[in-house]
Amino acid sequence: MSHDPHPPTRPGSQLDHLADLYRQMLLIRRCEEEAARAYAQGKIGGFLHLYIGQEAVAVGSIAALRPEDYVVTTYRDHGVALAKGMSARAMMAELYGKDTGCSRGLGGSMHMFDKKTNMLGGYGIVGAHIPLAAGAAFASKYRADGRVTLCYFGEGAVSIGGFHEGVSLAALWKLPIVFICENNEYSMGTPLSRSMSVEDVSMKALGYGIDRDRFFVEDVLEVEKRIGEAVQRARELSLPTLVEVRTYRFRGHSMSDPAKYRTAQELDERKKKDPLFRARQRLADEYGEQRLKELEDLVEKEVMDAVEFADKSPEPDASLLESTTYDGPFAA
Ligand SMILES: Cc1ncc(C[n+]2csc(CCOP(=O)(O)OP(=O)(O)O)c2C)c(N)n1
Repeated sequence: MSHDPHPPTRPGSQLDHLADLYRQMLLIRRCEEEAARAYAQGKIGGFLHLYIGQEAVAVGSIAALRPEDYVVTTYRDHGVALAKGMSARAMMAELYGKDTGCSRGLGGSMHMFDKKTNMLGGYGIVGAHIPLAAGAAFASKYRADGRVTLCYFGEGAVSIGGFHEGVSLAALWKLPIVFICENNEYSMGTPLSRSMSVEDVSMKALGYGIDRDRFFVEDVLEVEKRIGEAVQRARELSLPTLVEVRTYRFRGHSMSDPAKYRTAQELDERKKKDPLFRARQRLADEYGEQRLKELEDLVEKEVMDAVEFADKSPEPDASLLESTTYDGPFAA
């Protein structure tokens, strides 16, 4: 393999790098905590699927990318959008259904899109975005533009036809894509053991003859390293990989789920392994509380600014409806 000019981690500044990854994870968590509050106040409507607990997956994997690379994900998309570089303002305003949101308020929580940062979307139909991601990777190969696509989905998507169609084509056409199964152990209220006969999701790769990896998410730097290896395989050899990352969501499936299918003890055990707090612990020891506090204050400012921005932004008006028809500016 040739040398990657953009290695995911820079050894000399690993602590600074970890601090930046921690900052991103905290931004996602705090944005979502504020989103949950706004939802309860009736300021956000529709569905809201929180990513709290899983932040290290998006942040670690996207740290292994270049800005021109693509990401495609599910309805649980706020973390991927922010980690890819969407502004907290654009995300929060989209949640509020405001004209200043990333999709001008038309998409809402499940449909974050951002052309600028190559965030190709959040999708509501389980598994249906996987062939779309394969299509984006096909385009990159066809154009020889050197881009890699990361495609995220839950373990619930693995029993859906779209998963098999997408992975099959990616294998056949040797596409530069990494399939990331965020196995958080539950599909809505159904535990993995009741939905799949083989619990090792990564073994599905064997049926298509592609590389695979599987690990528990405890350390965001480990995510970056492991996904980084798959990204390198995609970029340099144009080969797909299926990576199963074992993670856990701390909140219910969506805001309407009280999560009664799991015990408080199970949740407590998993919270003790929270990658965000692990990163904080290491930084507190090696970076110092004072610098950490400064960083956290900046995140807090950014989040509260995004909330205020979303709250004060105008609603889209009727002309937006007209402009999204086939002869409006969106058609161009
Ligand atoms: C094709 C389809 N079937 C059912 C649903 C309803 N649904 C939404 S999310 C979900 C669970 C998916 O679980 P998983 O893939 O593990 O992802 P997670 O929500 O845990 O991130 C289901 C069944 C849907 N959106 N699309």
